[in-house]
Amino acid sequence: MIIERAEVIVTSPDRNFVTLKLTTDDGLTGLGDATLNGRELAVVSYLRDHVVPLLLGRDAARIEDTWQFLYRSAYWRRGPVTMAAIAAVDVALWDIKAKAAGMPLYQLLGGACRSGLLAYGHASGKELPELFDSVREHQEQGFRAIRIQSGVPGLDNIYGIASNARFEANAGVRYDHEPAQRGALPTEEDWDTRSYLRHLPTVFEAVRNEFGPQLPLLHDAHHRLTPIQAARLGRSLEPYDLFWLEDCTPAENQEALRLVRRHTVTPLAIGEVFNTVWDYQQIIREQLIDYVRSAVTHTGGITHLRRVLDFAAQYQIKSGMHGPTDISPVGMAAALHLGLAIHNFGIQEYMPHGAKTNAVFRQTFTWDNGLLHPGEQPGIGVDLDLDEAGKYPYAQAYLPFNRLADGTVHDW
Ligand code: EZ4
Ligand code: CO
Repeated sequence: MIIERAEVIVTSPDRNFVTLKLTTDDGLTGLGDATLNGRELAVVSYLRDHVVPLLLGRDAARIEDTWQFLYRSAYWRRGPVTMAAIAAVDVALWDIKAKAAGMPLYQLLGGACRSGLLAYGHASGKELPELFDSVREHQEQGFRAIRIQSGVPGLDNIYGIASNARFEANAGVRYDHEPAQRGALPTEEDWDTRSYLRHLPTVFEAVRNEFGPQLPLLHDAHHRLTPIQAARLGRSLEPYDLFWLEDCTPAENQEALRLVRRHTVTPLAIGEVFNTVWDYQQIIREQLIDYVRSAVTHTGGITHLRRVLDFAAQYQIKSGMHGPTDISPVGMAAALHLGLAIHNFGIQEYMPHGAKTNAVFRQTFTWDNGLLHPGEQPGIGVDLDLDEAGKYPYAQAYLPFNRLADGTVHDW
C-alpha cells in the first residue's frame, strides 16, 4: 500500500470545498476534507506545495507515523491551516485502511457504542413566529434537538439567521444559515451586546412556553461576550434548561471560563475554532466546559481528535463535533464514524448539504428518527464524482465580520 497519487480537489457546488484524494499502488483510494471556510486556498497550497511531495512513495498503512511526521517535521506547529491539511491526510489514510480491511471505519475504531448519533439542527428567525415555524420544520425533518438563534431588536443583520437577502447574495442558492458569502469582500454585520443580553432570555422563555420542557435546546453566542457578560447570559438562561451554551467567550483565553463557571450551571460547549489538544489543556483539566466542539476536519483528523476526546473522557466531558455546511460530506462522514465508536459521544451538529453538493459527494450515511449513522460501506463511505466536481470552480467567499454602532470591529 504505497501512496502513488495525491490530488487536491477544489469544488464549489453550493459553497467551496477542498478535498484530498490519495491513491495507492494497489488501486485503493481515500478521501480527506481540508475545507477551511474563507481561507480555502491557503490549505490547498499547504497541501499541494508542501505535503503532496512528501506523501508520494510513503506506506499508506502507517497512519500514526505519517501524522507525527507531518506535525513534527514542519517545525511550525498547530494552527488552522496546518491542522486542516494534516487532518485531510489522516482521514484519507483511515479511509484507505478501512477499505483494505473491508470494514466501515467505525469498526476499526473499536466498533459501535450506540445505534446512531443524536444530531441537532439550526432553527432561526428574526422574529418569534418565523423562529417557531423553523423549529416546527426541524421537528418535521426528524430533529430531536434544536439550536435556537434569534434576531435582536435594533440589529439588522446578525449571525445565525437565515434570510432571503443572503440567499440572493449567493446567486439564488437556498442554503440555510450558510454564513460565508461569495464575493470579493466580507459582508459587514451588526452587533450590540446589551440588546442581545436583554433580548435572548425572552426568546428562550417564549420557545419553552411554545414547545415544552422536554426538547433539548442549544444556543451559539459565537465568541462575542466578555467573561462577565457570558456569566450573566448563562445565569439568565438557567430557567430554560439549555443543552448547551456555545462559544460564550473567545476562548483562546482559557482562564476566562473559570469566571463563567463560578456564576452559572448552564452547560458550556467550546472549541470549533481550536485545532489541537493544547488548546483544550486547561479547560479540560479544570473541567471548565462540558462539550468539545472540534471537528475532525479542523483538528488533525481522526488520530488527533480521538486523543482530545479520550482526554476529555477522563473528566466526563463529551463530544459535540462541529457540523456546519463548511464541513464537507467527507468531513461529516469521518465525524460520524468517530462519534459512533467513542464512549463519550454527546451530540452531533447536522446541517444538511445542498443537492449539488450531494451530487459531487455520494454518501452512504443514514438519517433516521433523529439519529445519524455512517452506514456500512468499507472506508468512510463517501465517493467523489470528479466530473460533477469539475462543473463548479472555486468562487471567492468570505465569512462576515462585525462592527458595533460606533464603527469598532467586534468579534464575529
Ligand atoms: O460560524 O462554520 O456552530 N456553528 C458555527 C458555524 C461557524 C461556521 C464558520 O465557518 O458557529 O456557523
Ligand atoms: Co458555533
